[in-house]
Amino acid sequence: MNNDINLVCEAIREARGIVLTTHTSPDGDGIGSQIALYHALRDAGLKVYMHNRDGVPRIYRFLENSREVTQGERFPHADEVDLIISLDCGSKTRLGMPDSFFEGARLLNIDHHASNKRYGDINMIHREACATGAMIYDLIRHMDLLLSKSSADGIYVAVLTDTGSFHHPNTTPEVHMMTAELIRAGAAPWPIAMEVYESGSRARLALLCDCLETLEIRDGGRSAWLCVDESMYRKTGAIEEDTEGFIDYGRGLEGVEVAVLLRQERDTARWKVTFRSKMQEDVGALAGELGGGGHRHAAGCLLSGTLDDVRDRVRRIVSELFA
Ligand SMILES: [Mn+2]
Repeated sequence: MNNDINLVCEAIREARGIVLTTHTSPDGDGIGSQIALYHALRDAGLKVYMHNRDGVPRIYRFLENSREVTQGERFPHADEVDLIISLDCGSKTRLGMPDSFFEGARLLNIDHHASNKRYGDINMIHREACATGAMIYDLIRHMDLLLSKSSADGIYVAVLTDTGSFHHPNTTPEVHMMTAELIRAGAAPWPIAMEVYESGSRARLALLCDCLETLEIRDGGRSAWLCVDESMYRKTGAIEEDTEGFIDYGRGLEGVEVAVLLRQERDTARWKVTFRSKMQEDVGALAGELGGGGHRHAAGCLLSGTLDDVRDRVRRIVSELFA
């Protein structure tokens, strides 16, 4: 572990300019890690930018300097960077950027997904880490960088969201010790929880109502299925990022061991399929069989076809879990 963290430190110290990025449809861990590392490196006098194909979801825009994140398939400061740091992203394609983005720069891959494809020139993959944000915490400590309130807020968001608000089995004593340090450094749990969990739009609630109408229980009560299609977005005015957390309503049912959410990508025939499991079932392996990846209890994949075709494919694989 010390070996890869030393390579990471070296690459960062040698860099002329750095861009931090994360996966498409970014989550709290991707964005929180990005914001945290941005402040730590900038405070150390390094030239650093942030760029994501899909920008920053609304609920994370309270994080300091989140508006500095540029978005789209073209990164405006490409000439000024020679190091790309990919955060919380299991594969290069999931960054959603064209090949030109990677030209002329080293790629540093910092992640905790078991399914990570080690696509970087340098890879730091700690599958036991509760969140990529926790790896950023270690990196800041290891490099003796400043843990400012802005960085602490970012790491707190990363850990809060990737542990399911400290519910998941990745919530170890060490996680709580680190969280204590984050709070000491200025991260404030209640204001952060308000932003992340208690500031949903009415459009989101309307979309949730429609989504819950699609609930289907299968496999003798052990799997719960939810769906969001394009027509629901049109009807409610909600957007894709509003579906964050919907799957927990399926998993939250008594007796359900695996929850599945199928979401149509806007203007395409592709479906994002998200899986959550409770105890035994390894949905990371299951998503892997469908070309995706993730963790044991949280994973996903992207499938093309009609809803019926995609649902049938996924149903067969989920049913095998319970056979
Ligand atoms: Mn993560």
